[in-house]
Amino acid sequence: MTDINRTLWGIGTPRTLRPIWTLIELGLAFEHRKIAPRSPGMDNPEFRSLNERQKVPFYKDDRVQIGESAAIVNYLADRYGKDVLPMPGPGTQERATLMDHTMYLMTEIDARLYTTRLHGEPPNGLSATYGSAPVAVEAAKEYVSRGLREAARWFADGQQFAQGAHFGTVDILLVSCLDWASTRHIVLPTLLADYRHTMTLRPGYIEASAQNIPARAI
Ligand SMILES: N[C@@H](CCC(=O)N[C@@H](CS)C(=O)NCC(=O)O)C(=O)O
Repeated sequence: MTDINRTLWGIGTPRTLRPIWTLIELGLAFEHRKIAPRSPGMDNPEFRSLNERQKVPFYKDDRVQIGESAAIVNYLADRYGKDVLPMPGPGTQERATLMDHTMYLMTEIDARLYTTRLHGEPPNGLSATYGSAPVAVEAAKEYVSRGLREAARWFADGQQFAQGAHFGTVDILLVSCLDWASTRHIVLPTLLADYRHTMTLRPGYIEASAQNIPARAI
């Protein structure tokens, strides 16, 4: 395992936090190329040649070159997760639920949060580039609020983690969305606010968050 070269491109966003946190939870060494979105580092020739999408995160190892944050997280857990980030087997009810929650978070929550980013006003929003759309931004925030109420129901039976008894990939994706929603001043359901607080006390989260700070970006 130690001779595998793993490289992760990307820093500074909730999406880049996801693979950083996963790699740290799994105890996997990796080279971190600290490229921030819309920074000169995005024009690096090696990065451009590997990643036509021109997006971060992007991950490469001896098997894969992939760029979707949730795909990187699930790939790493599939390959290396055991006691930490265990992955239920294909065809099981637990795997189906994991995929359901993963897709829900990425398509219903993450994508709407990105709408608030693309069309929101500076300093956090990119309306100068993608156009100002206050009605769309407010609608997206309301959409996210409704979506988070659904995510809160995943914990209805009092379970500690999104997948039940074990910390898992869905927790990484959900917490990153909760972090992002908080920066957009979206009020979290109390249950999710408390859950987020607990998750952010994990050593892996603390280390990953520190590593995801773009001050050191190139
Ligand atoms: N669905 C992708 C989204 C990736 C994405 O849009 N990344 C943004 C930063 S959060 C980016 O690289 N933006 C650069 C640009 O659009 O120029 C994922 O979850 O990884």
